[in-house]
Amino acid sequence: MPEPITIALSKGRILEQTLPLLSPLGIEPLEDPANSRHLVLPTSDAGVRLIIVRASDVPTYVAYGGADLGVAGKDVLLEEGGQGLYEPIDLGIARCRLMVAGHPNAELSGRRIRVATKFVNITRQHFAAQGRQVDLIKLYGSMELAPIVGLADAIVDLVDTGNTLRANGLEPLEHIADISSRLVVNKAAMKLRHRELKPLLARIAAVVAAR
Ligand code: PRT
Ligand code: MG
Repeated sequence: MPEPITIALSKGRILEQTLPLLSPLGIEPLEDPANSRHLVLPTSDAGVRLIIVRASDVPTYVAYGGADLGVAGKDVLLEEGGQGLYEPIDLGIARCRLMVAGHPNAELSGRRIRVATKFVNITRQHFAAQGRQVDLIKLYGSMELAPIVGLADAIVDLVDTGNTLRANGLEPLEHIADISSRLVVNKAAMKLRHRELKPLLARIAAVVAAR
């Protein structure tokens, strides 16, 4: 029996929205991943297993061959660079927008502003492309707090419904990118396991296209 194909997923919305793409292929975890403490989950297909990692670690696992496949938000791929990976399928799940946000009347032009975000590379590029220099403040969460307490003039974060911004008296100010999750593939696996991966990718693409 060869090694099973390993798919890296993160708990939360990516796991919840990826499982319905896999179940039509006969790939279902043998225990409930949301409640299990196991990080390696066998599936109903003996040739496929799932591993559970942090969302921002998915590209790393796949790039270094710890997993053959993974599902990662385009935000994570843009921020980390996505080197050493193929990105063959836009799964169309976990959709949101990367936005600059701040107080409703925030004046962001004409002076050097401070921007708090976990997406420092994306943010630097976004403002540099407009010839604007900003001071970046790296945060790991609760970005919405930064403008409230005067830590920053603006934030860059993911926005879905906008409820989190509204609840904190903030609003979206500039659109940076539309985001969805992508299937990513280890480059060596794509060559060495082509006979198994090609039909699997085709079946996933067909499920996505049929939605
Ligand atoms: O939580 P952890 O630090 O482990 O990792 P993570 O936050 O990266 O993981 P997770 O599961 O929260 O997000 C995984 C991926 O889901 C992200 O990389 C995005 O590609 C995608 N996604 C889609 C989102 C959202 N929608 C989203 N709304 N990720 C985060 N959010 C957060 C956002 O940061 C903000 O705090 O939800 C809040 C805004 O939501 P609304 O509906 O109030 O606008
Ligand atoms: Mg999160």
